[in-house]
Amino acid sequence: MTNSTLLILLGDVNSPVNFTFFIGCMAMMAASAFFFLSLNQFDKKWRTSVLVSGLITFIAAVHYMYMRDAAMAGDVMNITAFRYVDWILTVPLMCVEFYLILKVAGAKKSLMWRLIFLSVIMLVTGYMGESGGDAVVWGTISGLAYFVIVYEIWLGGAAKLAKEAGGDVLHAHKILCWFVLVGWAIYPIGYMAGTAGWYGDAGLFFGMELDMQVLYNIADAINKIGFGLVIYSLAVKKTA
Ligand SMILES: *C/C=C(C)/C=C/C=C(C)/C=C/C1=C(C)CCCC1(C)C
Repeated sequence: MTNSTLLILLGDVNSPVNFTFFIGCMAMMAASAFFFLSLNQFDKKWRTSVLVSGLITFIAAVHYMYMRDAAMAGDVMNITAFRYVDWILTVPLMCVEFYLILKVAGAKKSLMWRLIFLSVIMLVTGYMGESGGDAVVWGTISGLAYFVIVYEIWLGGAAKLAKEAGGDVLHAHKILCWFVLVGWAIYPIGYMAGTAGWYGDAGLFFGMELDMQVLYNIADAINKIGFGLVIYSLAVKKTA
């Protein structure tokens, strides 16, 4: 492979940031193929859940292609725009996943809409903070919506339903709760590294220099693929 081919593939080959967009894109595509091709092995009622896992990684894969192009062009505004379009489609789908697995315990659509509503507030305000608005004010509102989501799934109505369902569903719900508490927490850390008013212009966090885009890319890989695999293994257990 010539050096210029590499440049087309990876953008600035010296940029680890751009490289994570490339890797992210491949990982999302591979995960999508994995979820879609596995669909036939599951009982009908679990197929929708695994299908949604595949849709989440597929939507991300498409957005990663655009974000990689924008990163190569050095167009940060466009990375941010594609990033938030991706999230506003995929995060509500993750809320749908919570609802789908809790349906066995009688989860109502209102639970799903409540989570979707909170996630939309979280993301729209986050976008305001990243696209020229006051990053501290909007980021704080976004963080509050995030905490309400965490409360709802750990201690609120969703938690009660998970307990009623018990067994494999309760187990899967618990793991998804940890994803939201720990995996999703990477996003506000990235946000604070990339926007003014938090821990310094250098993006220093406990003395480490952090890059917002790299943190978002790592978080996406963990949360979209990992989350999907939890659903996948629940479906495997329920089908066996
Ligand atoms: C697949 C994409 C996912 C799971 C994205 C999740 C995004 C967040 C949890 C973002 C949260 C934010 C805050 C809690 C405060 C600062 C602004 C955000 C939007 C980065």
